[in-house]
Amino acid sequence: MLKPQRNSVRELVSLDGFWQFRRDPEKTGEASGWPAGFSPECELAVPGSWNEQRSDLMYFFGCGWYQTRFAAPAQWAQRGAWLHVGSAQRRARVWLNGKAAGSHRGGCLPFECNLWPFLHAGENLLVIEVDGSLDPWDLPPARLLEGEERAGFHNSNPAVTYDFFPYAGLPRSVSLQLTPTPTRIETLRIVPRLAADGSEAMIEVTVECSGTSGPRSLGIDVEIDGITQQAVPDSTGRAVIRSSLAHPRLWDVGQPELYVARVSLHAAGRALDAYEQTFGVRTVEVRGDEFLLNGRPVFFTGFGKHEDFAVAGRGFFPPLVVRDFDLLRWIGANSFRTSHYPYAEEWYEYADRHGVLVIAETPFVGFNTRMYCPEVIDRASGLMRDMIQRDRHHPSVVVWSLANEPDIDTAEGDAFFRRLATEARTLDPTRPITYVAHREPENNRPMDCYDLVCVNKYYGWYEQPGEIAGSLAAFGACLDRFRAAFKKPVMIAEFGADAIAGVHLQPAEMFSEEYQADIVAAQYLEARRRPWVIGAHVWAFADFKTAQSITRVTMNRKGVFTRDRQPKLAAHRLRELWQQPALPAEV
Ligand code: GCB
Repeated sequence: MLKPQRNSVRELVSLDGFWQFRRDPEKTGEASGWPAGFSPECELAVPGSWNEQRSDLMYFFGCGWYQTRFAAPAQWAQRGAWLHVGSAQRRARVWLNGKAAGSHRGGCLPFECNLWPFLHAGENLLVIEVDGSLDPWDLPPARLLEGEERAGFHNSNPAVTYDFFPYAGLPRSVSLQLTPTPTRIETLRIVPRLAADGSEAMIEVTVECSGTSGPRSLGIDVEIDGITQQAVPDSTGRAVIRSSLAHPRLWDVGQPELYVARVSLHAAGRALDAYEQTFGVRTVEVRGDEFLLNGRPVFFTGFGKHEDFAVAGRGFFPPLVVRDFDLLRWIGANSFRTSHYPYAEEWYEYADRHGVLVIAETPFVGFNTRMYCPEVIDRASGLMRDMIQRDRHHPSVVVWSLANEPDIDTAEGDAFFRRLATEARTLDPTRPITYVAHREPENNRPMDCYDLVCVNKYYGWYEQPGEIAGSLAAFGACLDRFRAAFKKPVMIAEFGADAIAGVHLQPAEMFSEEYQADIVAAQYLEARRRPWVIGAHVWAFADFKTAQSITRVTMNRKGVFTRDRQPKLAAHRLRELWQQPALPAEV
């Protein structure tokens, strides 16, 4: 599936705006005929999580029905028409004019439905049922099973298995993609390979088209940097086109050199479809103790983040993207991790255009051993495939993180993480892989088949609370244990402390801005004493909403920025550390 776009052939109709909404706590909507239209209870903004838009929806985690109307000109009857839903949290069923058009499970990735068979000339009624229920078998598992424990989470409301609010609704754009006929470009895969001396890049473009049966002779053109290559798709609609770029401009941190592949599909001189895919040429490699970008070592500075903002919830909000990247630049960070799920595609596109590195993460968070059963494993493997296929063209994405803090412990867990690693490498042999560990090396045996070790550790917070200086030896020793066990580069993917903005204490104590600033600076410098530590991501970029619990003062306050994106003391301290041309002499 390709992200919808508007170009010389494709038409894009946004359905974003205010949709009519109705709760369905008893799940009787379908039996009551709601697929053909329902009397609404209120209006909600799309994109946007429903929770913070209205007080009565804040803790509503049931089924919610959305409907909107759009007008279709008569000529759409001959066209291809697809509905694209950026994300529905957490399950969705779609009807057009009362006819079932599709369904999807999983709230972090897009899905599409072919609307063409159900489209009317004139007014159309689109209905989407979004089931926001907290399902213990979702990816991520949205709640614990009765009697189940997970450190820190058994007593939260709602009892989610992870430390972020389980927003529901339609948090990303909804649109219609129209092509001149139902025949279209279905998938694209662009793989650039740079010659060792950098003088040339071979670009392999694989195109898959649908609706190719019939007598028409189809042709595909691919234009890159002014040079056009042509091919004829085989009987399955597939074609592989090779092109080359002489002396390619390399994408790098702060140097966002991008290329565009313009792909067109035609028959007898008529354009059937076209797609423009941006990509970059660069190399990434883990070699010895280093992470190399275009052959040069990189040290990752930055954060784990969330898609989270007041009122919008997890809803996509373009000004927030601009603001967050502005703050990353201000503070001197070169990277972030899409903890703990794939984000809206616009985040990666912005990173591509501004030369920021991304560690792209699956939604495999909150996993305990019950998750390693065949049904979940197959679903997880399909989801990871969808994520890699969606995000593989972003030069900013330099590492795939395949999970956050899984409890592995069993033979099934071990096999699951080895299988994920093998599948990720098959889908994308060009990027290093990792997963983010939180326990000890002996609890993370499959890490031996990943390229780099990522560790989350909160010494001075969950362990040795209140001790900054005292935490350093334990923090350093933990990094050393992972290094000794796996002999790979290590990245500290999360460290930090909660700070309530405006709380100042001398001497520094937990929850004060001073404590947070001192601990992140001290641990950052401790990590940098080790030449094989290749990055330090502070948790978190900004404060974010969580479930209610006695450990969270209305939200997780480990943000270096507040939820409304203002700096705490730690942000100023990190800015000094990250903007220095060289590290302080004592490191
Ligand atoms: C972690 C998790 C992250 C939490 C964080 C915390 O290890 O990966 O999702 O928010 O700790 O603040 O406890």
